Amino acid sequence: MTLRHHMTMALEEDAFELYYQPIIDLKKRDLKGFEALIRWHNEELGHVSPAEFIPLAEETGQIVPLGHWILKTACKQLADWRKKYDQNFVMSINLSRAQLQSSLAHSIEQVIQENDIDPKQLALELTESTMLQEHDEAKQCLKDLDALGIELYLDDFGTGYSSLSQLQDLPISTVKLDRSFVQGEHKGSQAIIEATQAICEKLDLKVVAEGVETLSQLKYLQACNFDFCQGFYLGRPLPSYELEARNFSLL
Ligand code: G
Ligand code: G
Ligand code: MN
Ligand code: NA
Repeated sequence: MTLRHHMTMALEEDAFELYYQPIIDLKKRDLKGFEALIRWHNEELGHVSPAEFIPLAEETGQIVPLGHWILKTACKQLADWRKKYDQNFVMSINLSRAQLQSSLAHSIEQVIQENDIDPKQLALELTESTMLQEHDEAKQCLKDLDALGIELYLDDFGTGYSSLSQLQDLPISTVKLDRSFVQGEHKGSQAIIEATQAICEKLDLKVVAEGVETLSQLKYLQACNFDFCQGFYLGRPLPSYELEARNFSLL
């Protein structure tokens, strides 16, 4: 059986899972919410990485039903946590470019209503290459999502085209600085981190540092006045029952 067939069956059998990675508000010193990250364990194939199956799902169009499942599952989880713990977390969901269709805003609106979620509790993460699409349908879609009151995050910032003018022109509230900078993989990583924070502050954008793996990275980002951060040091992506078992206390 091909991977594509396995994916079709996994969708039918509800075999995908969402894990949730904490995003920390550095200024409030509190848990802001989570990024939903899909996981798949297949009996025959073992663990299959989303880095492998998401691009395939994008090619085959399966990303549309899969993306809808991700959205529905993450929103149900938000509603469940509100009922059980009276917590209103923000949930970040990764969106693929193939999902930017004219029907998207309407289907998200429905899921939001079904679960009685405040649109402010939902954030959609898009990469620069997805955001910079010239298609009118995609552009309109971003406007519709923004009009619903959902926040749009620019994911993996710094690794794509990094068109600074787009930071102003796109309806984004938050920039996620790619983890390669936090991890010092580039010449001048620190200069880029500090400059990104300064630009975002001036443009009234929030900024999330990704890939925080050590206490010294965390302290540095805090000193740089970052709003939010995320990374293995603060918490790995976990299934909801594990987060609940830990009472959401991660730090
Ligand atoms: O979670 P992990 O680091 O294994 O993810 C690998 C890649 O798969 C990342 O680029 C991540 O953005 C992507 N990914 C993970 N979960 C989702 C998802 O729910 N939807 C989409 N579109 N991409 C995802
Ligand atoms: O492309 P995107 O930023 O959505 O990818 C998210 C991916 O990054 C997830 O698969 C997650 O597992 C991974 N990730 C999250 N935190 C860290 C970290 O601190 N270090 C590394 N190496 N990967 C991380
Ligand atoms: Mn992301
Ligand atoms: Na990212």
